Amino acid sequence: MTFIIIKLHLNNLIMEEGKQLESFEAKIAAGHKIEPKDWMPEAYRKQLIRMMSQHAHSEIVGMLPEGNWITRAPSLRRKAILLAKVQDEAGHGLYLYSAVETLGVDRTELLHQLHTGKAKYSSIFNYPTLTWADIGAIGWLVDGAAIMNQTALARGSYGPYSRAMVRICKEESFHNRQGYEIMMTLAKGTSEQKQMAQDALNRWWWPSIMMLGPSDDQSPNSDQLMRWKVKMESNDAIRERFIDRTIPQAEFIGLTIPDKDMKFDEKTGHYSHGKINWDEFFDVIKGNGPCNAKRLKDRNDADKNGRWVRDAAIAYAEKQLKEKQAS
Ligand code: FAQ
Repeated sequence: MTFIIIKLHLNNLIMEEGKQLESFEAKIAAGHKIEPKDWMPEAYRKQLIRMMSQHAHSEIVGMLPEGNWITRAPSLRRKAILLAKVQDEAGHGLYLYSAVETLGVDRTELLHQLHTGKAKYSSIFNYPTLTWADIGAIGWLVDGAAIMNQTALARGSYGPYSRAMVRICKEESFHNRQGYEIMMTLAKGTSEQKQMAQDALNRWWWPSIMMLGPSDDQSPNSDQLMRWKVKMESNDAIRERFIDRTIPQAEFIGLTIPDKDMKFDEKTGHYSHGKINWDEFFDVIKGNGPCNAKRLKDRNDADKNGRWVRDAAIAYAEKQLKEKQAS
């Protein structure tokens, strides 16, 4: 008897979950947003936590290679702009950690995963910033690629993530323009300055097109994410759009894309590119890039050195609360 009751109960639960999944998928198909308190499949929640936390980590690790040039910016104007940009990236990290927390995970746990090397962050931030032109190349290429991806993510199905993307994209557009303006100024400068810009483009081009994720045939998460409209386009589709947009910009300032096989295909209306070194990409995301160890150390140091500020802020907030409750 007990067995039959349990079986009936389980059947009911399965049917209930089937209905919930159906209505969840119908909502997504109709272009409605999923909000934190809505029912969602566990796999959707897990995928969002994975992707959004990697994104949040990328924003704050991305502050490090640029922060490297704040004290050496070539003028007060450049320094003020770079400071603002790096602060914006910290802000993006904060919006994103807040957005991930709506899925029932605490940022302390996510940061612990980052600091212990368990969590991924964007491959691109494991390359060094060797000259001032690298700051131009990051704004132009890295923010350019990030926007290409994120404007699509802003149409995605999870409300808190898609809304965070709207503001982030506006700020990334400013970052992108300041980077291009640095490159344009250098490209119009002395022959040494132009060479410095070309050298930065040579080093950042391939990592920038790789940061949009592995080719579609090597991307295990894309199908599910696209079915649930978390990702609106595949990695290769976004890469193609980024390349199509960036080549004319390089030509306009007289720089050369370091890909001898790159050519415009009249039939498709797109540029075709040379072979991407996916071995390098997978090696970097495994932790073997030129700066992985340094980025992790710097992030851990920043966390440790900033602890007293967080402790003081929490103590102050607790004191205010107690005073309010007592009055
Ligand atoms: N780096 O199945 P897929 C920025 C991993 S923000 C490291 O294709 P998915 C702003 C992937 O996690 C830049 N790992 O994965 C800024 C997965 O591993 P897992 C960050 C990568 O999720 C500018 C495995 O490979 N933007 O730049 C990378 O469908 C300047 C298989 O890959 C975002 O995070 C990579 N590049 O597609 C800040 C946007 N690519 O987790 C400062 C949101 C892939 O299964 C200064 N994220 N992997 O172990 C996304 O759109 C997606 O997650 C992709 C990857 C497109 C990055």
